[in-house]
Amino acid sequence: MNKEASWVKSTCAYCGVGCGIEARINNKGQLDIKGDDQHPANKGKLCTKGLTLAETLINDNRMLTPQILNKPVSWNEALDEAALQLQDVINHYGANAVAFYVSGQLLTEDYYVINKLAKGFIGTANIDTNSRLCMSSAVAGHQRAFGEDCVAGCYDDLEAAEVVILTGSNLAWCHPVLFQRLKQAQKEHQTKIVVIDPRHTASCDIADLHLAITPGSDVALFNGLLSYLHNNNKFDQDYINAHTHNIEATLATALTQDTNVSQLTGISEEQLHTFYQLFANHPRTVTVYSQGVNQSTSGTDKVNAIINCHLATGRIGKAGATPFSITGQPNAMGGREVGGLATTLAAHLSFDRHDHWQLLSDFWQTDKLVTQPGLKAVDMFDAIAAGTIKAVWIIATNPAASLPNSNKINQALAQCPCVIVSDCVNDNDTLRHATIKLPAQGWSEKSGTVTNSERCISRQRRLLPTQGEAKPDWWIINQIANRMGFKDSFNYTNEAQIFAEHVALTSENNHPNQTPRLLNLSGLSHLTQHDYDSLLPQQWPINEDNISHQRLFSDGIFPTQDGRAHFIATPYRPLATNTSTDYPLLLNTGRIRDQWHTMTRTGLSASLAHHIQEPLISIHPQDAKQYQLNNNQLVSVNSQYSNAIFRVRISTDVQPHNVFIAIHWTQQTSSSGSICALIGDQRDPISGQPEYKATAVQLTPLTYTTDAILTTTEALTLTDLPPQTALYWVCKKVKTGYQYCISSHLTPSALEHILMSYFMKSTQQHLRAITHQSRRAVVIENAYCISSLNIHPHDSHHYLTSSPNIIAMHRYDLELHHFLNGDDNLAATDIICTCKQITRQQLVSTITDKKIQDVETLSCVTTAGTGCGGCLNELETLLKPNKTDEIREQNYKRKHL
Ligand SMILES: Nc1nc2c(c(=O)[nH]1)N[C@H]1C(S)=C(S)[C@@H](COP(=O)(O)OP(=O)(O)OC[C@H]3O[C@@H](n4cnc5c(=O)[nH]c(N)nc54)[C@H](O)[C@@H]3O)O[C@H]1N2
Ligand SMILES: Nc1nc2c(c(=O)[nH]1)N[C@H]1C(S)=C(S)[C@@H](COP(=O)(O)OP(=O)(O)OC[C@H]3O[C@@H](n4cnc5c(=O)[nH]c(N)nc54)[C@H](O)[C@@H]3O)O[C@H]1N2
Ligand code: SF4
Ligand SMILES: [Mo]
Repeated sequence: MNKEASWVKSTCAYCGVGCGIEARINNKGQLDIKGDDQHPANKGKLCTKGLTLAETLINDNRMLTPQILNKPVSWNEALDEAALQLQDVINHYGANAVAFYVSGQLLTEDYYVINKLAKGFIGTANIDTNSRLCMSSAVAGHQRAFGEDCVAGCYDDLEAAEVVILTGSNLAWCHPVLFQRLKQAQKEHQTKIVVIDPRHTASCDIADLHLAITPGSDVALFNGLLSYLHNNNKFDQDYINAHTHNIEATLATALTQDTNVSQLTGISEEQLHTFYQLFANHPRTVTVYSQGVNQSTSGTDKVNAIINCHLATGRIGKAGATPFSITGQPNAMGGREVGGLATTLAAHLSFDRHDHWQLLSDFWQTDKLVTQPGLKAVDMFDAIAAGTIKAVWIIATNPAASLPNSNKINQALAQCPCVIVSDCVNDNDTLRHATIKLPAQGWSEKSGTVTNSERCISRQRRLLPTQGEAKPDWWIINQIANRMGFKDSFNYTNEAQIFAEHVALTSENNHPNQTPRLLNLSGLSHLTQHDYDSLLPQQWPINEDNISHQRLFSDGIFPTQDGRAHFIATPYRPLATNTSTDYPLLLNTGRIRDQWHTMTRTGLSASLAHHIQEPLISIHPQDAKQYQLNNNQLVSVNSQYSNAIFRVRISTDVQPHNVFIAIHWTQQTSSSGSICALIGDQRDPISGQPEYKATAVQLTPLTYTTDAILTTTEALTLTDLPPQTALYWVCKKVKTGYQYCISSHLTPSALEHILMSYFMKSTQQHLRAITHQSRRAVVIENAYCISSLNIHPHDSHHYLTSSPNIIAMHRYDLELHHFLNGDDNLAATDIICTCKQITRQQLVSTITDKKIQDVETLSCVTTAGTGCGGCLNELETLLKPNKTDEIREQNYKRKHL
């Protein structure tokens, strides 16, 4: 037996919590992963996504070689061709005809190099990032209030607070480890928790107060709070006088709107009063905000309306008192530090200041540094559509699926002559348009640094050998820069050199002649390769004496010209979109617990596929009644931009006239394609961030005849099926391969005819093992069922969600026999506890059989919730489903009085 390798510390691949992990290669050559007890972000905890990272490291759909027009080529050919095409466009049409669209999932080193190449050497500011869709309203809000894009608080503040407000954040599902920390704090200190979200989310389960506001009305709510604080003498006048500007105009704006807050927000006077009082009476208040705030046509104002209330009460820079923007992607913060947005320069330097421009030109020793901001994401793709941008290089993001009005984005990319895409996977919605494909190393193969939501810089370390010919993103960029003639400035041979250059640039921020900027890593100057390799997690700023600050602004001094923070007047504006008789429902979109974005990674884990198995549309019972919809029925959802089919889930999670659909499914995983096809591209006038959370839609109920489930060992291209076979299909990962749920207008026997031959074809090598009965088939290999087919007349009470896969025959002989004879009980799996693989059915029958009343007992008896703990709220809901419904109904009724 091989000796097991030692544990290596790294950082989780997913969200902005930035949890530390430890990993080692086990005897089977796979990665064992556990939480890093010493990492300050998670102190050993991980959520379902972190715990299942190893499952995503299979090479299904992996891009293994560079390709030109989908033909494998050598690295030299691909790099030469990419550089040549970029240079050709620049020679003919100028630097601005070239664009770069990058990502908060790059490492700081990758991000630094691409931004330097675009803005500093090619001389185009047309480099933007998916952070435009994610954090740009927070960035703009911070810049307006503080003079620099700084997140003031830290995670410990959640534990030190008396009141925590989660607004536009579903922390329970999107930042699960932080949510666990908050939940623990609530247990220990009775922290009061307020959730502000039009929708009832898993985060509401620990809330003392849920304000189900009218979508888009946050500014009105926080203006109302500012007025209340003023009217009740709760302003910290000394702080305002000493450290801020512009309270008068800001307050005047808030006061003019004070009389109709209840009407604008849809929140009763009584609930408003409860919230305002809670805020007013607890000096230690943290307001956490995320996409419900940022992704809005008034996103920047929402951010400032929140910050205004914190400044007015002096609640910033103090333990347990801060506004707190939490970031989505693992390195959204690092990207902001290196100036990855079209509107910023590296190291928090600004386009508005000539001295900043000069500093950066000198530092990079270039005369090409851009002087004006470039095009923001949506505008950039409009310019591609218009043909003014003729070459685009997309790195670590999937814009064909994730940008609004995605049909338009797909058309733009389809007609762009040069689309270079660096990705780890071989196929996603964007790669279908690539003319040159460049294989990038994935999370487990890369090395560099990331910065999390609380400004903590952590090392991501190489854990596994690289698959195929993939290379680090910085290496690919460096190679192309070389070929474009910038060898002297792009001669990096490892990531530590790039980090050192970034550190040196941030150290210039301390220059005595400049307004100081807080982003300063000078304490990390002179790191040796060894120091870099063994770097411990550390929050910036890190000054020369290597002292880092957990919290910013503790001294009340802000990085503005005069050191004061700015109140910003934020007049309330409604959503850009109104519902109408043609489009009477408002569509909200967001995330689910166990999937990450466009599923190129979490979609490879069978454990993560169970929690929510397909793109559902949540609709309130009252609307379901009006549209005569049943659970599990299919509906066509139509907006002004496109239409797509989703399965109905009737739920009081959403308010009447609102619907919700998760963002994760794409053309690879569902016939509906990307939800973004339905969404308009209205955006915030300052940040340019799209309003993803509010699109007017109409529903058309659909009927069909037959459901089928096909499980195969390899992924299929369902577009190869004869036309009209599937009205709708969705794909999920299972242990043995992939499972396709298909809904069809065909009769069961007609569908059987088509799918059976498909099934036989895709499982040819196992043909002899097929057991085949009417409309049911299984393939057995080594006493395991590895593929199966199940066709059933559609019946909404008997909706198939799963079919046998990887069932050990010796254990399940009888069940398989039943399955082949028409019993689907075996097929039903709806896994609530991903870590322990415990199904809803198991939980429900344990609750009934053992008369269990509380979560602790349920957890103890079934082991559900004893892994990462992320499902404990769902266990609670299973225990008291009616109670939750009643509370929500009361909330909504009160609103609609
Ligand atoms: N599981 C999982 N976790 C993730 C991700 C993932 O894909 N999957 N992605 C990561 C990324 S990049 C990001 S940006 C974060 C996002 O994290 P979150 O922002 O928490 O996630 P969302 O679900 O997009 O949106 C949050 C909430 O905003 C609410 N909302 C909608 N409109 C309004 C409004 O007008 N006002 C208010 N106050 N709320 C509103 C929605 O109902 C939703 O519940 O998650 C990160 N973490
Ligand atoms: N309707 C709707 N749309 C939304 C949102 C919403 O709330 N509603 N949220 C928006 C937000 S906040 C975000 S952040 C975006 C996310 O949207 P995207 O960034 O488009 O989504 P991902 O699936 O994360 O795409 C990342 C891609 O990079 C690849 N990749 C991963 N690691 C690496 C690497 O190291 N190098 C390279 N070269 N490639 C890599 C992955 O395989 C994948 O193809 O979606 C936005 N779109
Ligand atoms: S909360 Fe989960 S997804 Fe986010 S960094 Fe931690 S383990 Fe990863
Ligand atoms: Mo994001």
